[in-house]
Amino acid sequence: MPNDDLEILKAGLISADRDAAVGAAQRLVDSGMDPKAILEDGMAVAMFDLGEMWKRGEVFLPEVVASAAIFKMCNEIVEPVLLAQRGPDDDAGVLVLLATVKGDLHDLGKNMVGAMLRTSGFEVTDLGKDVSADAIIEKINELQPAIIGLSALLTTTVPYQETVIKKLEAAGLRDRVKVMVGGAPVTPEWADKIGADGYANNAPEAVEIARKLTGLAQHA
Ligand code: B1M
Repeated sequence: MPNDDLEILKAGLISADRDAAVGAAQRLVDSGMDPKAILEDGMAVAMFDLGEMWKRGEVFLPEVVASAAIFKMCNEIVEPVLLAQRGPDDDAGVLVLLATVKGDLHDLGKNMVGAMLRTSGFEVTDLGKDVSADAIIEKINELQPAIIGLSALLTTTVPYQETVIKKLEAAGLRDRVKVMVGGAPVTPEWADKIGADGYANNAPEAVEIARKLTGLAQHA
């Protein structure tokens, strides 16, 4: 049976109806629904559908900007519940650096990946969006992360994931850090081609891949 509030949340995000979306997100959280499902099956799906409508010319940039702002408000309701699921004996201490690559301002998906990694016991330093390879290299030298995660949402910025890997090689850092890539236009074939260590299609998968890359046991 479809969950009415999940449908209201999706419709509210798509039509940029703040009260409907935020109200539904709160009710879903209060009902005890798994926050990962609210994010992946509700909020992420709505943004994908909105993107398809945008492509067809049914919505325009200002509406997408408004929906993205409402996504962030809903996220502020759901994410604390997700983070509260972190157990006391979760694998703490493995550092992941996250960034949306240079030229790209899309950060909603990267933020979801960060939240799910944190919930699963990873330490996450989020460098934000529009991040250059040089800034990433500086942070690798400073923080010595186990993994860097590169998000890209535009076909024009996906190639920058390769630029980062090449710059890591040139700086002699490639063997010191695993590289995970993701974002809607990114494919496993692309990840292989550029020599990334891992690719994830969504946030829960990113957690799985991060565990594999760092040799941590997989949770059920
Ligand atoms: Co933009 N945009 N956008 N946009 N936008 C897309 C990506 C687009 C596909 C829409 C479309 O045409 N259908 C299109 C790209 C087309 C292309 O490249 N061929 C597009 C365009 C064209 C643009 C602009 C150029 C528009 C313009 O200005 N004319 C512009 C570019 C700005 C820039 O970056 N320089 C632009 C701007 C924007 C907004 C600012 C309005 C807003 C972003 C707000 C923000 O992020 N703070 C926005 C939005 C919201 C979208 C869509 C509608 C939704 C993206 C999103 O947030 N999805 C998007 C349509 C689409 O993707 N189909 C679109 C929800 C999010 C939870 O999913 O980010 O895919 P996603 O993340 C997923 C997975 O991909 C994965 O896990 C997440 C959770 O499941 N994942 C990873 C993500 N990163 C990962 C990293 C990992 C692992 C997994 O490891 C490290």
